[in-house]
Amino acid sequence: MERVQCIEMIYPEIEDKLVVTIMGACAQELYDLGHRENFFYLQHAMGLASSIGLGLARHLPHEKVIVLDGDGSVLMNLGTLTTLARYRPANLVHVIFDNGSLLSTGGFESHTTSGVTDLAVIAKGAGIAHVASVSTTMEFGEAFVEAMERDGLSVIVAHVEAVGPDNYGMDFALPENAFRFKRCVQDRRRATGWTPPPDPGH
Ligand SMILES: Cc1ncc(C[n+]2csc(CCOP(=O)(O)OP(=O)(O)O)c2C)c(N)n1
Repeated sequence: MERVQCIEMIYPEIEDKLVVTIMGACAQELYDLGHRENFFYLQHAMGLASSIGLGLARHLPHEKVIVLDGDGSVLMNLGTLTTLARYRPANLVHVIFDNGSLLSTGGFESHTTSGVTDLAVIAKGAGIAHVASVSTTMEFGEAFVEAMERDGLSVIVAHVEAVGPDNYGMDFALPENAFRFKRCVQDRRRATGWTPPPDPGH
């Protein structure tokens, strides 16, 4: 299956959710389906999309947060899986599109291509209870619906082909996206009347 098929399939579900993507191909594929102010495309900072998702999910428990990640990015920040497991935000869905490739920068093979490294096993070993490993659009759709309905942290490792969009180009850069996304988050929070509890500190 291709990542773009998966993103197309879930787009109606996520278009009103807080979504954080990695940079490059994944971001472009979502953007091409139609940008929303509640989408944040984390350019440059490889590996940190799930960390930003974790922060959002903990700070905004009334929101469902979706992270669209890549194998190369997760491999660059494997500790994120242990942090997610420890804090297990119930409102976070972490989708890892494993194309075995650093596609956006030329398609170099990642460690998952070797067949040795299994990100779903690593996620389970990190302590995440709900981990799905899927290879067909049908399996992906089922796993995503379950994750969206679940009141619990979900990780989906979706094995996809190493193909991406045939064009790259967005009409705004990271700072504008970041300011607008932040404003969107604040507006949504005000609309619900929800106020964050005092930070207990860790
Ligand atoms: C710290 C860091 N190193 C390198 C890069 C350059 N870079 C941007 S995207 C990318 C590949 C990302 O791979 P993956 O997460 O698997 O996503 P894919 O491109 O395959 O969709 C790389 C190496 C970066 N942005 N940040």
